[in-house]
Amino acid sequence: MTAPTCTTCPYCGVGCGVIAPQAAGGAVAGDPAHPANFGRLCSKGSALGETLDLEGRLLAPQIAGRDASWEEALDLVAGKFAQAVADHGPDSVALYVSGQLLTEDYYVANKLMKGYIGSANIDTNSRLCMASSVAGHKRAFGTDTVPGTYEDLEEADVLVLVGSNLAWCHPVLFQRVAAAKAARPQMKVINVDPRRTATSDLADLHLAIRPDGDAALFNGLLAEIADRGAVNAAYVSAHVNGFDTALAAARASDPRDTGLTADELAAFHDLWIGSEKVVTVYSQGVNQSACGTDKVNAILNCHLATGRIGRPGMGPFSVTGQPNAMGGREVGGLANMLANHLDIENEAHRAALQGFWNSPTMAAKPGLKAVDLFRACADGRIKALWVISTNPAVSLPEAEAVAEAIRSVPFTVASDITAATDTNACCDVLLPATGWGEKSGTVTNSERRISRQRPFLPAPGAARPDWAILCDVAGRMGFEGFDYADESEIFAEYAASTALARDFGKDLDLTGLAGLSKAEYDALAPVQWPVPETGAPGGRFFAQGGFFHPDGKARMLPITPPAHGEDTHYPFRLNTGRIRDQWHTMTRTGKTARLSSHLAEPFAEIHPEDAIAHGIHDADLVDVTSPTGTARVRALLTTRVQRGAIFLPMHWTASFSAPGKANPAVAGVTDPVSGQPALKGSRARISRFAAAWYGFAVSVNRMQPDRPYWAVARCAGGWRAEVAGLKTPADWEAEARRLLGLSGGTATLLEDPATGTARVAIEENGRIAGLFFAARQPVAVARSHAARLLGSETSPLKALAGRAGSDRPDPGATVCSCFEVGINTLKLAIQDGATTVASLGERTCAGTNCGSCKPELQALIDAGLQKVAAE
Ligand SMILES: Nc1nc2c(c(=O)[nH]1)N[C@H]1C(S)=C(S)[C@@H](COP(=O)(O)OP(=O)(O)OC[C@H]3O[C@@H](n4cnc5c(=O)[nH]c(N)nc54)[C@H](O)[C@@H]3O)O[C@H]1N2
Ligand SMILES: Nc1nc2c(c(=O)[nH]1)N[C@H]1C(S)=C(S)[C@@H](COP(=O)(O)OP(=O)(O)OC[C@H]3O[C@@H](n4cnc5c(=O)[nH]c(N)nc54)[C@H](O)[C@@H]3O)O[C@H]1N2
Ligand code: SF4
Ligand SMILES: [Mo]
Repeated sequence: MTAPTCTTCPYCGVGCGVIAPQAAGGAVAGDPAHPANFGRLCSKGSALGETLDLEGRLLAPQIAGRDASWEEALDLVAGKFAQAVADHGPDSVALYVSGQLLTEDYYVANKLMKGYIGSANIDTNSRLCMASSVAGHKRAFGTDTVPGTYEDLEEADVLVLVGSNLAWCHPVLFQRVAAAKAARPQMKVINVDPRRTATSDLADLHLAIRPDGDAALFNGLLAEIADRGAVNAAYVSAHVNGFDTALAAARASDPRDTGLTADELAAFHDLWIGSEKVVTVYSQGVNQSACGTDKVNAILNCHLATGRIGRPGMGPFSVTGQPNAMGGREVGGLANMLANHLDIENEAHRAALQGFWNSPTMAAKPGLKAVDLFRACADGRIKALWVISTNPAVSLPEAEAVAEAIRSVPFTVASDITAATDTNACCDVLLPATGWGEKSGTVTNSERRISRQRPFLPAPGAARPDWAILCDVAGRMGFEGFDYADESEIFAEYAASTALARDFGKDLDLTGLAGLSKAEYDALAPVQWPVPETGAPGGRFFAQGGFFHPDGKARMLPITPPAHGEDTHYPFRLNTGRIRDQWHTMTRTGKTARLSSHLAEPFAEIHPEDAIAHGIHDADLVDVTSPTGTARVRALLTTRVQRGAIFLPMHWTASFSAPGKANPAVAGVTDPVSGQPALKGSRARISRFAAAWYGFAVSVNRMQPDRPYWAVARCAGGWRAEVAGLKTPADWEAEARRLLGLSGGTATLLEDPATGTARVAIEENGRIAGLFFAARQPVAVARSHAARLLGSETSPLKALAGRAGSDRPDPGATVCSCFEVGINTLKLAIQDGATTVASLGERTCAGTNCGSCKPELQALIDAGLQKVAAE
């Protein structure tokens, strides 16, 4: 047997090392030697092995829906791009790429656009993700650099998590924090989020801030730092400009704009100011805002004023979302940057890079940022568009308009691993890329650590690496300089090019990796940059100043928090984000039954009092409507959201729930500095969707119900679906058969016209092939139990009972996806005396593998204890 392959998880920016499965369908393991995770994995990482089958994969190039050869497809793409440039100039073409590309892919995409086509119209989904952090870093530090390391989160005495649901979105980092807090109970965690999340459950202090109240919060903190004499005067005078104006603006801002009580503010100030070792982690609740860059600088101001930066256990820490969000920033992934942190506006930087590439041209001005780029598609400025490794018809705000904009561009290409995405459906040419496990290259995680993604599977069908596809198109456009034998040569060139940055006095220095041979590249151990030619790599930045503005100092910025407006037509603040077990547009995580069982349907978190006021009951369907569109989802009544606020998950697509897509309802408002859309700050109204009937179905077939409401999810023996309709079907059996995709087999129908309930079971060869339950109200049926009956020899009547008999208890909705432990099983164990997460684990196994569900286990225990206390 060959040695197992060590590679890196393709999901979040924690960048965990994983050991590849050694046989098809096998499980992955955490890599104990990787410094990001030391062997840990989360639920998504643990389920990677289940996403590797070829179901749904794009396996051949397609032109207008028919399979084509690579020759034909590449000739067509190169020809159309060259033609558009010749006819309309370089700015008539655009690339829209992704933080899920490898550094090598990203590097050649940028080289092609900026150095050869001569336009900076290449932007990335990082615009939706990290752009405000990038802009904030550059304003304060003169460079886009995360100063700290993951150890800082563990070593901090006070850890502040602002707009971050770390427990669900960076679960292994969260596990590291939870372990550090367990070992050192004096460590305090503060969570700043308008919504209560699994992350808040670990926090000593949850500040349910008013949406976008963050700048006021950190302005108030800065004023308090000054008032309590906590300014580090030596650090400020030696290394910081702008202190006085920043403080004056902070004093002018009103702490009441946070929506927090004086006691809450005082508790926050006491903790933050009272401990030297403070780390402030921030994520999309900060970045995805119309004032995102200002929020970033309001946070950075406080760390600069106290000199708490770049030392162990201290500093601001922007966590990256995607596996290579950081790598993309390094190679100039955004439309307003050049490779190596060089500036597109700087003539000397441009000339140096052009000289290094020996390229025919160089983009001289920033290109279009994502939201504007798709507007330029809509208004005819873009004649040829190539989307690579991202799904903008789902993930951009105003998603319906974006889909329409893509369709209106004369020539469109998408490179993807998946055949049926919402974006592919709009494109003329589809190019099959190799995916995780097949492709090879490097990624950089949140703490600047470069790790190898190594292949352990053959490329399926005609799929090819993204960099190779890009290089072939470049070659066909007549460009030299894209003749790489393999990805190691691209990396070597990129690393060598960082000498330019170093010589301009920049911090991004990988010259120590420039001479890597192919064998050394293949064996590259995870390494944190900078990696200079001589001396030790990695470490922290800015403890002794050394900023990258011309005078070497950092800048504090005067921040004025936004005024908060009311909108009587759209009274709700529409917040959006992530759930624990799905990754973005679900093209990979949606393939696994285990991950799909955690939350199987799109939903809106609504405060119970708002729900009552709108006649909405739990499990009703609700229309969340904004001026740009509607999302129709299940109502989930919870006090975790504030009154006047709604939370929608971003994940559902036309393949899983066309009515439940969030982003048609999300407005394309952007931050004026970074161009990042305010994905958490739209306005909406809500109304109950008055369905005539509701249904739940499980089938061995993939269902594609075309009903006013529908959502499908993978389950162990097939698929499950939620549906609702406006008109009660006359023939329930026919309705069930259409929905289940089952025309044969034997049907058993139970119908009660008086109550409007109907239940249909379809048996094929003595086994349950489909079950359908309908009612006038949201259907009460034990869903996970019904799903488990698929393929079993259970009698139809028993199956239609809709709940488990005492011989086969229903475990309920899955909480622990590793061991598929359901909520009912957990509640029983708690009733039975389990009072800690560890004892629940001993009894049920829940939480004993990846640990991603531990916050939910704790919440169940807490709820159980509260119930006992109330009894
Ligand atoms: N399971 C899972 N994990 C992921 C991903 C995934 O798709 N699924 N995606 C990855 C990617 S690309 C990213 S960018 C990260 C994102 O990671 P996070 O940023 O942690 O995740 P989100 O759920 O987008 O948003 C975080 C929180 O911001 C809060 N928020 C909204 N408005 C405000 C506000 O005005 N102020 C404050 N303080 N908070 C606010 C929301 O209520 C939400 O709980 O996750 C990464 N990890
Ligand atoms: N409402 C709302 N919208 C959001 C957000 C939010 O919080 N709220 N968050 C935003 C953020 S932070 C992000 S990062 C984006 C993410 O949004 P997207 O980037 O659009 O989402 P993904 O599903 O990750 O898209 C990746 C695509 O690449 C494909 N793919 C996977 N691997 C490869 C590969 O190796 N090569 C190629 N060519 N293709 C591959 C997948 O099949 C998939 O179609 O969403 C943004 N949109
Ligand atoms: S925390 Fe989970 S999703 Fe993120 S890199 Fe680690 S295993 Fe992958
Ligand atoms: Mo992201």
